[in-house]
Amino acid sequence: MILPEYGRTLHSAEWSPVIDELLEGQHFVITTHENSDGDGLGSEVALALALKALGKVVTIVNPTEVPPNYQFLKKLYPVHVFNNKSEEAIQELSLCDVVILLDANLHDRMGSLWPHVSFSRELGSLKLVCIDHHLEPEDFTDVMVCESYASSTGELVYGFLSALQERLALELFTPEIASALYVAVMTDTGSFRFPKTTPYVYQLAGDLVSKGADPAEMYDRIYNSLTTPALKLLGAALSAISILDNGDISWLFISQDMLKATGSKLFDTDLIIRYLLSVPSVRIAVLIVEMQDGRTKASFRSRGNIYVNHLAKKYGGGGHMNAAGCLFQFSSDKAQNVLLDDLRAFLREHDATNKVLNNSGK
Ligand SMILES: [Mn+2]
Repeated sequence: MILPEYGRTLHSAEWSPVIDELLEGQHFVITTHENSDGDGLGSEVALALALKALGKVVTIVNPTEVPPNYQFLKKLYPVHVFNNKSEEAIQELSLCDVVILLDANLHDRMGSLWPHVSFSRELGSLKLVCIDHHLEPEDFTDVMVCESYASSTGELVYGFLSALQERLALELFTPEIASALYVAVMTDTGSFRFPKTTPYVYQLAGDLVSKGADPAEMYDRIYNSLTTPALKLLGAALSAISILDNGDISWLFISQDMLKATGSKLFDTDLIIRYLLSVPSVRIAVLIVEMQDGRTKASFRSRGNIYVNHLAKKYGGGGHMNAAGCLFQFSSDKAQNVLLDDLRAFLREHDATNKVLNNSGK
């Protein structure tokens, strides 16, 4: 197991391949994973602003729309949403010389953007750069910086911009860049409470605040922003939670009917999973959402050294040790059946392995 190192940050030299690629490029597209979150969006906006300040042409193009509570970031830098009809976005992709993928390390996570990126790469000299902090990166880019010790992609982009600043000997951090990075780090650390919140993360956050990020404003905009439908969905969801297997598992299924009845959207389900882990006995929390197109989205959270990303990987997904997810290409009924059996087997196997490890350690 790789433990997050105390205060570790990549040395300037380790950022050199990314810096070289980015200084050479002129026309950039920055993107993040489907169903973007604060880390992906904040990192994108910060990097776009910094590259633009260096005279680069930069467009942010995402596979899916920006959730309502992150819309304010679009005032700092425009975010385009890709769909196969968006001529402008397709043109940007065919014109650019570097695509930067943030907060994801699998080509699948780029959604509908991937076929266009892959096509442009085959045609010309398009470079693909990835900066991420999830486990088990796929080998599909020209430059990959994937550091799972990092609390967030924002933490890595902060390190990258610091190294770039050193190389160019100029000040890159503006209040806008500091705010966007603060959003990235705050949201991915659960407001500085999750396991990877190292002393370095607090130092970094302090530095961003000193450079102009406003913690109270960012918190208020992101967390005190529920719509009435989202609040109603939360109520319906909380009463539908099941605690299974003597408290080991908390389980929640959100159907399309539930979303329709409350008038809520898929992204409104994102805030719910944290409640599933709020019961102390729960070791694995599972949220299953029936999607409109017949597919099924599953999110996992865990306590301790339970690698839920291994569970997600079994179905083509991935993520972190304590937070992961996947997409089933089939109905939620089938997904629930498959998953519950597999989850129980996974937990039994985890316990058996840990027992062996503990005994051999004595
Ligand atoms: Mn992240």
